[in-house]
Amino acid sequence: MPPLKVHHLQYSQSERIPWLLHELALTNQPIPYELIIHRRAPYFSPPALVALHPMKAAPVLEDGPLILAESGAIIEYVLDTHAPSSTLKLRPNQPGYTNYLFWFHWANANLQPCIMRCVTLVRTGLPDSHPAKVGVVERLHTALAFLDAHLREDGVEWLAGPEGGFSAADIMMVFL
Ligand SMILES: N[C@@H](CCC(=O)N[C@@H](CS)C(=O)NCC(=O)O)C(=O)O
Repeated sequence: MPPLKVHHLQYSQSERIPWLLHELALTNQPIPYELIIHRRAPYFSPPALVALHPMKAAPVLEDGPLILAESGAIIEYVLDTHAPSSTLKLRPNQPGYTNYLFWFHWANANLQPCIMRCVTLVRTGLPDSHPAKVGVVERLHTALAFLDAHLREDGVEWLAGPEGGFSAADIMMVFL
């Protein structure tokens, strides 16, 4: 089987995919892959990355003829099709499953937009008292407090909770 090709953009949430593959190798489930690191040009994707997928963003995975974007989809695909026995993805019959499911999706569907709205509004130079800025900053604080509260619960070392252990939900939470 030809190695997977992992397209990673420097300093970005596409870090999740090399991290996932590294964790699989550490747990004796190495998946052959080629890591292609793209440099920002100067902020957005360079032409070689733009050419790969209509969304012009990283990460992008190539598996033979398949071209797949979206870090969450890539993680699920790699675990389901290349490492089905990995403990990094929790299944419905396993303890910690609903925590795993929730935090895996919350990372990209909730926290990530909160952070991006803040970053964007800060760059507009609006005064801190502007209601739009106050609103997005409050929402980010709410999100981070919610995450902290979960991680402060007894026995919760990883996002999937005391029984779930380290999982792909922790990997999804990375934001660079
Ligand atoms: N929701 C997507 C986000 C993809 C995305 O926006 N990637 C950024 C890096 S964090 C990117 O490629 N930025 C360069 C650009 O948009 O030109 C995912 O999780 O894969």
